[in-house]
Amino acid sequence: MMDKVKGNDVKGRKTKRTCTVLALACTVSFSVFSLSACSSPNSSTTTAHQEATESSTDSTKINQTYRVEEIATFDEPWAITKLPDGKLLITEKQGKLKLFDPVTRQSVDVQGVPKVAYGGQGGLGDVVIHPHFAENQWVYLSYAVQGQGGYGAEISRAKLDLSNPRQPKLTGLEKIWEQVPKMSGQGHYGHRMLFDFEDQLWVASGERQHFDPAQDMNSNLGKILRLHDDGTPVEDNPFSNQGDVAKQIWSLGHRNPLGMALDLEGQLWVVEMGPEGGDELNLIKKGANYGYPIVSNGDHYDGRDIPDHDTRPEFQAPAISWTPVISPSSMIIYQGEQFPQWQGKAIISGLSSKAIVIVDMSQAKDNIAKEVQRLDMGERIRGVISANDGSLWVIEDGSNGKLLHLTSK
Ligand SMILES: [Ca+2]
Repeated sequence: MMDKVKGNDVKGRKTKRTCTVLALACTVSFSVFSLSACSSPNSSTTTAHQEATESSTDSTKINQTYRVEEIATFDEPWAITKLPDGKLLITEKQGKLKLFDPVTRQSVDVQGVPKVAYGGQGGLGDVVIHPHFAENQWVYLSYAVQGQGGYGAEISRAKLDLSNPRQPKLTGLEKIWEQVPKMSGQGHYGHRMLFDFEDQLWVASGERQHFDPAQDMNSNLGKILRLHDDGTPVEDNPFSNQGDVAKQIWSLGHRNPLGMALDLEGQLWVVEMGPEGGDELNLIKKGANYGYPIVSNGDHYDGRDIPDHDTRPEFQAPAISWTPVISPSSMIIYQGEQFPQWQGKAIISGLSSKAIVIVDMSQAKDNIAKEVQRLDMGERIRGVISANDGSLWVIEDGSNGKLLHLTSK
């Protein structure tokens, strides 16, 4: 089956039902962010610290204050990660990897990036560093390629050579993983990466807008995968006896997972784009089936119904789902000091929602999560990470996507 409409990870995702909720959630901070959005990056006016607060009469909501500063601008930034020294690596979708110094606010291109298939939702995607980067200098990149059968994501790793700070470069580039099979279209790659505390590489692989691969154990599309740091499957993965591709699989039935994070107990959470309605935050369990495309709290864009999760209890239901959608693009679980009220909570960046969504998962044992705060950012937000000092680095989506710095009041 082919999706008859464009995917929801692109501009134009249907937002008709989002307006009323956003209007309620964003009344206070709107004017503040409008000021911010009108300033040009790197000018002195943008360094004025701006304060924003959310207001709510709902007792389950929190009211963490924060300030937003515009730091720099990038061309279609997709992912951001930090190096041990506080510098940032930022991918640009057309295929550039930028090394950014927050002190000087200057960036340089990292040489040696693999060629990517830019188009649709594809291009250069995620970037993460190995947990032992200080010893091995390994950087991991995910990106779209074109090949036999169509398009698919790949992951390569390389060593980041910083011996000449003005000319950083990747060396020893080595492909370690790919989506199988390659398929038509340039949507729903997912291709988010996360290292855990055992140096295992988790990969969120989207169903490429072809629905059924999410349930096909001969495909690694629409799955959460657990790999070693060299891309090989971990031996005790739950489907190791079902063939070479299935050896990679940890959970299935996912649509377009774009955010992964570990909570304070080491549990994995994944946030994914639903179809029309039904964005999901899931607590990921070994071997579980999350039901797509058989069940979803959303429905197909062409109007066809998808039975909701509560009709098929054999599939794992989300801890929270959003209709209207938030269009989640990335996620962290906050462990810093600057924002006490966000401690232990998920911080989810949103595209069509133009927001950062804070979610409390303290009732995870009952598979319940609650949105407790929504930051109106005024622009589509592509990514968020926590800096070493607990402040947040945020990237907007699209050309002239700004790098924002969120700090405590
Ligand atoms: Ca439904």
